[in-house]
Amino acid sequence: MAEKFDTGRKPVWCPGCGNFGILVALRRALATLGLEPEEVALVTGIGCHGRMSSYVRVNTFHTIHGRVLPLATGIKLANPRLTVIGHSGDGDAYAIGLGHLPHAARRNIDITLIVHDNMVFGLTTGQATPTTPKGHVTRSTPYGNPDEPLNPLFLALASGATFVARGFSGDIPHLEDLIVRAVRHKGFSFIDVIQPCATFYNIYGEVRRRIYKLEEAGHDPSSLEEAIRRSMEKERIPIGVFFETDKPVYRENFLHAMNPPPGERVPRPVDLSPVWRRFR
Ligand SMILES: Cc1ncc(C[n+]2csc(CCOP(=O)(O)OP(=O)(O)O)c2C)c(N)n1
Ligand code: SF4
Ligand SMILES: [Mg+2]
Repeated sequence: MAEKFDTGRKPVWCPGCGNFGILVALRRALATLGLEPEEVALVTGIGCHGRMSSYVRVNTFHTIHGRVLPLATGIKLANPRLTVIGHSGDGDAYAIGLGHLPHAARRNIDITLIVHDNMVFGLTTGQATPTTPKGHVTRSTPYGNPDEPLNPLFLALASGATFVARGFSGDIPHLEDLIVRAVRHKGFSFIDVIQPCATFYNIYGEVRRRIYKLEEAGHDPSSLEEAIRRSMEKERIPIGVFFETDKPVYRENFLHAMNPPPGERVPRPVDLSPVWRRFR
């Protein structure tokens, strides 16, 4: 019943945009997980990806550029019963908001972060981001991008993330499965999704040529060393779960301050009779 997560609004993305694949995979994953719309909180950043908050019928918060993780963290700590999912762009998560990723990972906040990695600032018309390949010509790098790209999977692994995966918006069933596994995972789950920008960086052909699935290559996701090795591959592009492990989540280490969390407190009845007497 993925339809129950459809707000009925028509997406304004360009034809062929990879965001469509992520939207469909997410709605299907929520249905597979058996969740109800009121049990989910979705936080999005600013950018083309941010439109997700208008198209998924759950609690949504379209926050400022780069601050998906602080918002998602606060929501989860205040109300641990909610399933909290963040959607960031590569600019959002790896440029202006990069400082938040290692900390959410090392604290093992029980949330899921899905990064729509189109390797450009899509909404602002295709400038270079931290994942744009070196030498690529964009509006902000007319002589070719001089920077080495950031490796988000390696960064997440090095920061202590307990679930690290990569998906491709052009393979919806595979991505749906990754999202289901990420949400079920207890702790910080991170998925970098290759999401081609049909208008400013259309790499569907190249990705399809170089991609392979980790689960078909005998990859062992319990080995951090093996996950790091795979995350550093340059020629071929592995997708699937790189690494998964079990560690206490942040809330378990934070009970002294959040017991019970605000979302679970029973509101005390307020005695309004003095106010009532004053105005009688
Ligand atoms: C604080 C702040 N800085 C800059 C901007 C301008 N801005 C809006 S969208 C955007 C780029 C978004 O790129 P990305 O996060 O990769 O998302 P995409 O559009 O590619 O999905 C920028 C720089 C902004 N809205 N707020
Ligand atoms: S500019 Fe790119 S990322 Fe944005 S909607 Fe169009 S195709 Fe999608
Ligand atoms: Mg982007």
